[in-house]
Amino acid sequence: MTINADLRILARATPATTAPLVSPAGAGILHLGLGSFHRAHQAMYTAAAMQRDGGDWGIIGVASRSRTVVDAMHAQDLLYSVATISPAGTSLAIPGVHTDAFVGAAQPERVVAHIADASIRIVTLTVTENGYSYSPATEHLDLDDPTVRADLQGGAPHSTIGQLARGLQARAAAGGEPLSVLSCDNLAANGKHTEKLVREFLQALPSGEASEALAFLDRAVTFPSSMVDRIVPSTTAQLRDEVATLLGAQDAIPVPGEPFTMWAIEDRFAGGRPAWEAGGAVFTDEVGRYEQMKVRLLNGTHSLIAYLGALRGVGTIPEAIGSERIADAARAVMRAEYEPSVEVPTGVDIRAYETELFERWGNSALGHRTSQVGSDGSVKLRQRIPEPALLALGDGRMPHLIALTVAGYLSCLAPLDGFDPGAHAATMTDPARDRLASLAATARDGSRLARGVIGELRLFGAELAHEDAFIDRVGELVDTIRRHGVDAAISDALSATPTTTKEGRR
Ligand code: CS2
Repeated sequence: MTINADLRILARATPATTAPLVSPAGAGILHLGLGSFHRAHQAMYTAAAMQRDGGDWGIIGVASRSRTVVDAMHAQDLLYSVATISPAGTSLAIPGVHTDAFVGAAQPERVVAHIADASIRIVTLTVTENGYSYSPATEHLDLDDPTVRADLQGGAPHSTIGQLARGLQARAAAGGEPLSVLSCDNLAANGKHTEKLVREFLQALPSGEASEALAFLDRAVTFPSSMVDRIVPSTTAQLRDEVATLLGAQDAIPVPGEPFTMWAIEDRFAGGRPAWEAGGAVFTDEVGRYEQMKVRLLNGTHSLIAYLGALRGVGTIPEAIGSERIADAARAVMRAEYEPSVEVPTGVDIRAYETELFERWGNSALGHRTSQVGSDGSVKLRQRIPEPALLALGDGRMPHLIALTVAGYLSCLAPLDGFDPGAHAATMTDPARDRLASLAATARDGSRLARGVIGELRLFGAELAHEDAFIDRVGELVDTIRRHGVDAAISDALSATPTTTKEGRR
C-alpha cells in the first residue's frame, strides 16, 4: 500500500482532526516558495477559508529548487500534516489545499504560464528575505546579480522577480485579468517592496518591451502588504516518528508549528481573495505597523537570542531564553531599542505582546534551533536592525544591544583568528559567509572586522555604513566576546543601557 493510499484511507477512517480539511476542485492561487512556513501558515488559513466559504482557492505550490517536498507531496496525494506543538501536547491537521506542486527551477516557463492563466487570481510568495534580488548597497533591484541579468536578456526566468515580471507581461498580453501579488516574507512594507522590484525589472527591459505590462500593473495588479507570524522549526526524524504514531500512517514531510499564528493583511485584492479571516487573519490598514512591531520585537530579538545562545553553546531557543542573562538582554533590546522605533498597531497591548513572545520562545516542546534562527543573518538582520539603530543614534542614544546582536552575528559567522564560536554557530548558513570569512581572515581585531562588514561591504545598508560610533561599538563587543566570553559582552551592553534598571525588568 502506498503512502498516499494510507493518508486517503485515514482521511475516511479517522476523526475529523486527521482528515484533510478541504479538497478543492480548482486552483486560484500560485504560491512561490513551498517551504515549511507556507505549509504551516498560509495553507492552514486557506483551508479554514474554504471550509467556511468554499471557493476555488486551491494552491499550486512551486518549490524554488529542491525536489524533496514536491516529490513527497506527489507521493502523498499532495497531502501532508501540520503538527501544532506545545508542552501540553501535539495535535495534527492535514490542510489539503494544494492541487499541484512542481519545482520552479526545473520548469520556469510553467511558473510564467500559471501567472498568465486567468484562473489564478493571487500569486503568493514566501521566498525568504534573500529571494528578492535586492541590493541594500544601491537600494534597488540587484542588476549585478547574474540571474537577474540573464532573466533580463530573455529566456526562461529563474529569479523570483524575473518570474513575476515575465508572468505579468504574459498575463497582460493574454488579456490582462486582474491579479494580486502577496508577499508573505518578513520584509518591511513587503507589498511595496515587491512592486518596486518588479517595476524596476520591467523598466530595465529594452525600451517599449514592457509598456503593455507596466500599463497593466497600473490598471489591474495590486501588491498588498502582509505581516505573517508563526514559529515553524525544521522537521526532524523524531517528529516524523511521532506523526506516524498519531496518524497511523507515514508522512515524509510533516511540518511542526507553534500554537500561536497571526496574519495581518492589507485588503487590496484585484481579483478577489479567500475568506482568510475564517482562519483568524486580520484585514487592516495598519499592516506597516504590525510588520514593524513583528520584524523588530520578535525577529530582531530572536536574532539576539540565537547568536548569544549559540555562543553560550546552547542548541535551542527555549534553552537560550531560559538563561536569565539572555532573557535580560532580550527584554532590554525590546524595551530600550526596538520599542521606541515602533508605532504600535491600534488595539495591541505592547506589554501583553512582549509577555506572549517570551512564552512563545520558551516553548520547549518545539525545539526551535539557534542555528536555524541564526542562519541567513546577512539578509535577515538588514530587515531587523538598521532603522531602529539609526533612529536611536539620531536621538543621541547608542543601541548597545543591537550592536551586541551584530557582534554576536559576526562572532558566529566570521570568527577572528583563534576564536571558536562552537558547534551551533558552525552549522549556521549564510549567503555572505565566504565574503565574511575573507574579511575575518585579514582583520586583526573587532574594530577592523566591523568596519569591513558594516562600512565597506555595507551589509546593513548605506546609512549605517557611515555611523562610526556604532561600528566601533560593534567592534568592541566582538573583541569582548573573543577575549572574555559572551557573558562579559552581555554585562557590558546591559550596564551601558539606561533602561535596564530593576524597574525596567520583570
Ligand atoms: C525567525 C523567524 O528564523 C528566524 O529568523 O526569527 O523565522 C520567526 O520564527 C518567524 O518569523 C516567526 O513568525
